[in-house]
Order: sequence, then C-alpha cells, then structure tokens
Amino acid sequence: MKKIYITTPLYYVNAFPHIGHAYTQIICDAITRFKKQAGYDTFFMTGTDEHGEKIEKAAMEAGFKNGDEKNFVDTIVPRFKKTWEKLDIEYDYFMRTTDEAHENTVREVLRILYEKGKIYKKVYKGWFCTPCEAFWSESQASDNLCPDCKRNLERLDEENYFFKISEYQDTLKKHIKDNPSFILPEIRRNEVLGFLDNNRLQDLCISRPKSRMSWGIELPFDKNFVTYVWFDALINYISGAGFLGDRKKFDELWPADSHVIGKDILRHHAVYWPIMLMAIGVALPKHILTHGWWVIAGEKMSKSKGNIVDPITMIDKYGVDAFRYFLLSAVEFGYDGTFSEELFIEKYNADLANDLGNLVNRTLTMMEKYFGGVVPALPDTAYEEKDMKSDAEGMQVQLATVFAEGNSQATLGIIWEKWVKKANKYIEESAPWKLAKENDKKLKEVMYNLIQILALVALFLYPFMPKTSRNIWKQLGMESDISGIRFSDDSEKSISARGRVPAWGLVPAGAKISKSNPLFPRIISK
Ligand code: ME8
Repeated sequence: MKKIYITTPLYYVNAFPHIGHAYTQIICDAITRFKKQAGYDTFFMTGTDEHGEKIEKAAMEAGFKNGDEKNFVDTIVPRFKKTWEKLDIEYDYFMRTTDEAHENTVREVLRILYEKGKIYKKVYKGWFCTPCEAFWSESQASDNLCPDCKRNLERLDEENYFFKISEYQDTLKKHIKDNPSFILPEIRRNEVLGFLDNNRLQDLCISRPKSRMSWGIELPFDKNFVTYVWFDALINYISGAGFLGDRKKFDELWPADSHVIGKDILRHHAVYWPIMLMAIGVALPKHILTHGWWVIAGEKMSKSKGNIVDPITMIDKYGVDAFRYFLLSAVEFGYDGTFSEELFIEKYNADLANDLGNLVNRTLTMMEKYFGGVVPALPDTAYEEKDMKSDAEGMQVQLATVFAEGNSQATLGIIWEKWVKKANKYIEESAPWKLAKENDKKLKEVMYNLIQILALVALFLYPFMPKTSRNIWKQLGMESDISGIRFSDDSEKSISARGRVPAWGLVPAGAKISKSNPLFPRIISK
C-alpha cells in the first residue's frame, strides 16, 4: 500500500537550526502524526544539505582545512538531531547529502541526463550570489545586488555544465494550471505562475570547477567538476525514497505527498525540481506546501542576518508544547509571522494557561472533589451535551479538510472554539458547584460529559502537542498509549469507522482520574 510521504527541506549545515527551521519541522511532524492518527502509513524524511560553497566557507572559518569538510559537517549534524529530538519530531529517516547512497544516486541521475543530452557545457558569464546559491543574468542584476537578498554579487566568467530546463516551461505551466493543489497555498501558486508568465527560463548551471570549489559530488562525465548544490540537494527526495536502489520502497513512497518548504525556496521546488523529474521520467510530487517566514523586528530570521532565536532556549524556558503551539497557531500557513517573546507569552497565557490549562485543571479538581476521582456512570435519564456530541462525530473529517493545506492555525482554531472554549463555557453555564450544593443528579452527567470532552481534546491535540495530549490522557486514567490510537482503520486500536469518532464514552465509568500539576502555569512577565 502507498505510504504518505512527507519531506522537509534539507537544511544547510553552515550554522545551527533556528526557529524558522523548527517551524517547518513541527508542521511536518504534525501532518505526519495527523495522517497516522487517521489510519495511514507514513514516511517522514528530513535531513541536512552538506555540500557547497557556503558550507566549505563555514568549515574554513571553523578552522577545518580544505578536504576536511566532512569532519566539520559531522560536528554540526548532531545539533540538528538534538534539536529535533527536543522538539518531539518523530521522523523516519534522516538524510545527509554526504550519504554514499545519495551521492551514488546523484551521479547516476547526472549520467542519465547527460546521456539523454539534457546536460551540456558552456562558458557562463554573469553574476552569482553565494549565500543564496543563485545565478543572475546581467538584466536581472543591473545594480550588482542579488534581487532576492540584496547582498553583493560575485562576477563569474567560467566554463560550467548546464541543465536544459527552458524546453519544459510550457509543460510545467500546464501541470500547475491543471493541478490546482500542486502548489499550496494559492498565493504561492500564483507567484510561480506569475514568474513563469513573465520570464523565459534560463538553463540551470549545475556545476562548479573543482579548481574553485571542490566540496561537492564529482560529475561522472568530467572529473574536473563537482555538481552544484541544488542539483545535489533536490535529488534527496527520491534518493531517500529508494530511487535506483530499492524499487519496492520507491513504489511505496513515490510520488511524495507533500514537500513542505519555506517561500525562500519555492522556485527551486516548484520550477527546477519538477523539471528535473520530468527530464528523468519520474512522476511529480502531489503537493508543495509553502509556508512564510518568521520575522523578527521586520527582518527575516536568518543565520546570515544573525537575528536568530534558538529553539532549544525556548523549549528549556517554556516547554516543548507551548513552543510548538505558538508556532503552529500564531500564523496562517503561507504568510509571514512575527516572532517575539512578548507575543509568545501573551498567547501562552490566553490560550494555554487560561483556556486549555484551566479546563483540564478545574474539571479534574471537581472530579476529585465530587466523585473521589472515579468517573461516574451516566444515569439513565442523562440528557448529554448534544451539540458537542454531534460535533465530535464529524470533527476528524472537518479538521482533515482544513489541515490538508497545512493550515495549522485554522485547525487549532477549530479545536479551541468548538472544544476548549466551548467546554469552559459549558462549565460556567452548568455550574457543577451549584449542582453539587443542591445534590442535583445532573452533576454526574455534566462531569461525565466533561471527562469525555477532555478525552477528545487530547486526541484532537495529539498531532500538534503530543506531550500535552499524552499527559491529559494519563490524567484521565487512560492506560492505552494515545499515539497508537487510530480514528479509522481495521486494527483493534481503531476507535471508529474511517473518518468518524465515536464521540462519547472513550473514558469508561469507573476510570480513576490521576490529577497532576497544572499543565500551563501562567507566566507573569517582568
Ligand atoms: O535552503 N522562517 O537550506 P536552509 C521560516 N539547503 N522558515 C525558515 C526561516 C524563517 N525565517 N529560515 C529558514 C536551504 N526557514 C537548502 C534546502 S532542500 C532540497 C535544500 C526554513 O538551511 C524554511 O523551511 O537555508 C526554509 O525553506 C528552509 O528553512 C531553508 O533552510
């Protein structure tokens, strides 16, 4: 059976990861967990991009000698892995562009394309931006500044190998037009179509003479050259899926369901990569999900600008799920978002301390107080909370529809409005403390409902905040592992037919609540 194959970009190892990279990881992790929960088999791949000029430069700056770059990158990769571990990123495979299997695949792809006549040699005269790894023509860079990052360009006048991409322009345009969900969200799709409408594609330079830069993969047809960083890196998506090595794995994984990227590398993924695949004769990925940038004081957070925030600092200070929640909920997928600790604290206090934390804490406190922590059986006369019960049934499908385009903000928004906030309102309106005082038998029903609501909240939150969701599940006295629960498949752990959740009754009467410390204590800002 085809697996859902999700990828992140392969990050450059010239510096440690920051919040921008963390965001892409968290989105991919949430998508993968969401799909698993819905009953699909998944494969989530991430990794590092380790060749090229800027990595070589970083290695030299760190005191490593020419030819010793691999030892330098080996010192950086563990930091990426450690950060992903702290962020609870459950990937299946960590791909490095220095892996032998990947390098072999790149060489083989180069050979195939060279033999097909898709790669040729010519003298290149023009401009080059080292930080962006991008070539620019005279007309594109009239002021000698990179049109993308506005930094100084380097003049180049050298022989190189080029990949013929110009001949695929119309086929690509047609593919994008015929497949409206190929590039998401729409604003990014329009950006690519606008670029293809207004520019004639220039053939892509894919090599560097070794005399200038040797930290790359040697071309199989010319040992004086190594391949250009993008040509190397993009192939990871198929090499990691077993292309040319493991046919069975490749058939299970390809085409990828979603390449998740930031808007900075949209053109590489939505123009160059599909054309490479067309030239090789491989199907195109289904979706390219493109998010915006995290911005600090109006500027893109980036290694080269030096305005980065380390995710590990945030996690150590506020906890992993509070950090995941902020990144996933504070910005609409596809658009830029502003990061600041003040905004973080504001959102933490409002959504996590006040809404979610409070809901869990006061429900469980009342359970202990009124029922000694044992979930009561529902009385025969129970009226049940009809609204929420019927909402629960269609909930997974509703969330899946919204989250299909990566919009975690809207997805979490639904969970908050329809569940967390509504449940708090239910507590206010039904006032269990009054019912208890009046010895009203409706108290049992209200508390029973609240417990079922909490169980569903834990399940709905699991892809986004796995630790919190596990914690709530455990406090409800549930012994199963929440990560193994499927909304819809044939296994024993499945809790319903595909796409439907059996709303009420996940926590059985008699379950013993084990309340622990408040989930998200309020942060008092200085
Ligand atoms: O581009 N806001 O690597 P890279 C949001 N090696 N996301 C951000 C971000 C920000 N301020 N800064 C970085 C490369 N990102 C290539 C990719 S793929 C075959 C090769 C995230 O280390 C975002 O996902 O510069 C962006 O696309 C990626 O990191 C760029 O990482």
